[in-house]
Amino acid sequence: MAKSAKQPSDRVGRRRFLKGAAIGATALVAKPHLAGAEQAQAPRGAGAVPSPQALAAETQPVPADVQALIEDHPGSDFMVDVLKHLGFEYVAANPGSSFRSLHESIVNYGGNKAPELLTCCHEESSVFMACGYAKVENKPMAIMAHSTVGLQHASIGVYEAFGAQVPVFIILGNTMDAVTRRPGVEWSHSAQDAAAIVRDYTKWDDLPISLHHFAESAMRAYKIAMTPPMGPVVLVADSHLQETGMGAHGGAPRMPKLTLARPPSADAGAVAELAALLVAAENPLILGYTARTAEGMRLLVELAETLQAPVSGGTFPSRHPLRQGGGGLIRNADLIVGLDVNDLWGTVNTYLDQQTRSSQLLTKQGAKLVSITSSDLYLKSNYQNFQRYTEVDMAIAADSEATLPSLIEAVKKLVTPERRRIFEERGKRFAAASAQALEQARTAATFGWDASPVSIPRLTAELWNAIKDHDWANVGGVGGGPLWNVDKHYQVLDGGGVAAEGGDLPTAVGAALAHRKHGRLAVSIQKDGDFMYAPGALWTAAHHRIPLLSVMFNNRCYHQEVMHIQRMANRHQRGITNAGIGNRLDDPNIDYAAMARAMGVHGEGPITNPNDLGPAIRRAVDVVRRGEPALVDVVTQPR
Ligand SMILES: Cc1ncc(C[n+]2csc(CCOP(=O)(O)OP(=O)(O)O)c2C)c(N)n1
Repeated sequence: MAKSAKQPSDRVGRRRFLKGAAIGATALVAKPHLAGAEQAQAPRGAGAVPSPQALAAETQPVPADVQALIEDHPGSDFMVDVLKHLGFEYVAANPGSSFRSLHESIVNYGGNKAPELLTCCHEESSVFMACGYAKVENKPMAIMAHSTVGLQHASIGVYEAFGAQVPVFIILGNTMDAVTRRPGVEWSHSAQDAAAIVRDYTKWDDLPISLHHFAESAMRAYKIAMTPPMGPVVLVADSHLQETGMGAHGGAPRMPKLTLARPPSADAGAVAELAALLVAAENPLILGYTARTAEGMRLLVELAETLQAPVSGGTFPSRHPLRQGGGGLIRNADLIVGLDVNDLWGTVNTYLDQQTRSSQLLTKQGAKLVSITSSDLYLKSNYQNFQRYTEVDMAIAADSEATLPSLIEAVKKLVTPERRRIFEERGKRFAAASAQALEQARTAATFGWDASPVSIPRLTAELWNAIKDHDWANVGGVGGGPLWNVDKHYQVLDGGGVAAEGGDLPTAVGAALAHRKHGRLAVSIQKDGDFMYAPGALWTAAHHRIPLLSVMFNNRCYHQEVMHIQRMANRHQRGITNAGIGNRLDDPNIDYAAMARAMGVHGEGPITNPNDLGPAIRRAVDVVRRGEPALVDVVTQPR
């Protein structure tokens, strides 16, 4: 919108009007029974023109009942101090009147700096953004969710954080004291037990009734969220507590000290026992964990190299000769060690038939199974994301990354020259297999190279070409595939989750935000179905100048569900012709580049000719390197 130059006198008048209007608005709060009626009578856009009453408010003394409402030190200022003390960089904001004064305190008292508000378009996206951010930064982002409706919207994101064991800190607005609720909406936006809706999939929640209580519970919530297995927490910020002056609490309470719990590591006996098993095994297999840090990845490599044992899954360099895949590994192993594996049962078993409930154990007879996981320390009953019970020979209830230093030391002490010679022979076999697998992947990528719609290997290869010389990080969506050389812990965004559609885009935005200060090039291969759940997250990226390269894997359908209907139709012998009904996202086709441009994001596409892809991605990379988001819409093969 073009801005007209204002006369100086005009500007002063406007400022004075705003001051008067603020007092006027306060007066409405003082007379809540009038608020609804006066708002209903005001014509749309009336706020732009000062009303006679508002102008009068500039010159007349402030009425006594309004004076009583003026508060220089609201409780919400102290809440901001608490957020600063906890070191939050960002608060994903979803405004609402349950944040009676916290929102205002963050931007004015807190100066909108550490924490800074991020303007979000959906509470669910806010929580996903926080998940992406926490996976990169290893600390929570705060989220302001507005009361009942805000938390209801947020709930899938909260479930994702719970499933992925990611720390997320939700500040929930709510009004407990019924007589301070304004008539109308504020009643439907208040709950007696506001956090109840997500309690089954949060680690902890509280409803503090004093500022001191708020501070202590904020420390406790943060500590619980950050203790493995990490997870989401909810802290209710009562609206009356926000508004009430600190004087009512005898001044600002003392800020409690925050000390995070050390991640639990295995006891010395368990470590010694496992080290002996690992050194003695002829074919050990390590199922890798998601490393939180560069050190976490280095430790996994050190353990694998010390034993020359293969690693499947987890944060392990993709071109390392010990990185292995395929079912044969499980069948061959005489010792399998699962390191914080999300679904160990599903990894070592094949599910055969739902009707007969039959499954098949993939491990060979006599093979030993050991798990190290902090999930053994904490479980909730209702939601079943914990997967099937796994029969293991040794269960070590601990955090894998914290346990590895002592395990590596114990293994090294037991390795004799004879065992080392055997390990080296083993390592050579895996190196040969790994080189062969890479060659096979290169050949496979050439199939359908010139096809239109574009093949997935062509898409990932073109993208890899454009990013490989940058400090890149994949921030979710579809993986880069076997040809991407992953050698840094932050280049993949792994880790559990509950596979909820609508999460990939905001997760990518949150992770890209975290990568921004490290100067990394954040890229995501974005599925179209997922994108359409809550595309507003892209606007948040544009608004906050979050550099994200989003390459659309646009197969114009919910293809996973198409495949499912096809399977069912086959089973019922009715043909697969109708499998696209209810699943196709075409007629009309969605123009994602235009959607991006409408939100202020650089948009390319739709690209159907694979030869146009490389140049379009390179143009988009240039935009992202300048600090802005960009989207390249690629019309692809279904899978
Ligand atoms: C919230 C939610 N609703 C429904 C599903 C079921 N579901 C799984 S995959 C999928 C479609 C995925 O479509 P898209 O994101 O375009 O990926 P594609 O399968 O086409 O690769 C759906 C609807 C889900 N996982 N989450």
